[in-house]
Amino acid sequence: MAAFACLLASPALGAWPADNDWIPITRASAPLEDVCGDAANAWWDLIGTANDPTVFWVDDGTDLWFRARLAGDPAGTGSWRQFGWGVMIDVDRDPTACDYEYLLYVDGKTDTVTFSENTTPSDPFTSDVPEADLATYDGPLAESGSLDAVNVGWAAAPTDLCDGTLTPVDFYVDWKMPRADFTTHTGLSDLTGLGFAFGTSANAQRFDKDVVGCDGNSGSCDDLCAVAGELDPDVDTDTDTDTDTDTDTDTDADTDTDTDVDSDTDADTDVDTDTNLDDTGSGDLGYYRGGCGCSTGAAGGAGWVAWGLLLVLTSLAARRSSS
Ligand SMILES: [Ca+2]
Ligand SMILES: [Ca+2]
Ligand SMILES: [Ca+2]
Ligand SMILES: [Ca+2]
Repeated sequence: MAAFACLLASPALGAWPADNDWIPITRASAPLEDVCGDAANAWWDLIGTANDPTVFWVDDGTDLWFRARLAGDPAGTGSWRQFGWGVMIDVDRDPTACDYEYLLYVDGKTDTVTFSENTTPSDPFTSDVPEADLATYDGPLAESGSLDAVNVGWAAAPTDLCDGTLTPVDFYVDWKMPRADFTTHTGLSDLTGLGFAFGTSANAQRFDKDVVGCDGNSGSCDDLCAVAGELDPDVDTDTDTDTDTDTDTDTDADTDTDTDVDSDTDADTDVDTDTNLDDTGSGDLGYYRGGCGCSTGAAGGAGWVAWGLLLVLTSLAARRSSS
């Protein structure tokens, strides 16, 4: 019974993000990009453009996920290829000593995901290996979202950015760790402002093959701060041309679905529910304040005409009664 209750309480546990859940990782609000061909083998070659971003993230509250686009298949036969894919996380963002503090790394040699701490930084960051593994998670070879997928998965990407000849030609590698573990090990619950640098490895926990945002071989990349992206939730993955924090379907900056910029859904710019341009919904002064559903100017003019007519009639009546 307890187990049954537990199952009911966590229906989304381990659920892989859907394709449209992945949020591009950005630098100065632009998705991180990387060129084709700056790594010898396609499964090391991180690739992406502004339209088809290189790297993505999802924080679903249960897990912290990462996705990277590759020019080739990271899967071997019965195991991952004997290499590595990962993300270095710069927590303190110290520009005078730019290094990373944590690494979340897919180790294709052991079919695991490791979360490690870099306690002794060194230059260049691409060969700076972490000193302590804080946690190790199972990561058997599996397609993303399949029953066998645990903490790592591969998926066919719907792109051919490097003019490949196979089908599919581009791939994703996805990996994750429990969100609670991240907070336990780092003391951080907020990911805002942290730096994330992605790379691939031929051996051990280093980025000696390709680095996202750095063209050329990884030896030419010596500044993590120059390539790190951020987890910015405020990007337009729903493609309504505004930002994702604005969850409506139109393109103005407010969150309702009309085209004006107030917070209600009528077509005027005040915040009541009628269509007058005064600011009162129930206490309209009607005829004399431009009510009757007319515009303020016209109805205001009509109001003064009515007052004038009333004065003339009163004056005539007074004159008649006095004569
Ligand atoms: Ca590349
Ligand atoms: Ca740092
Ligand atoms: Ca180190
Ligand atoms: Ca690169």
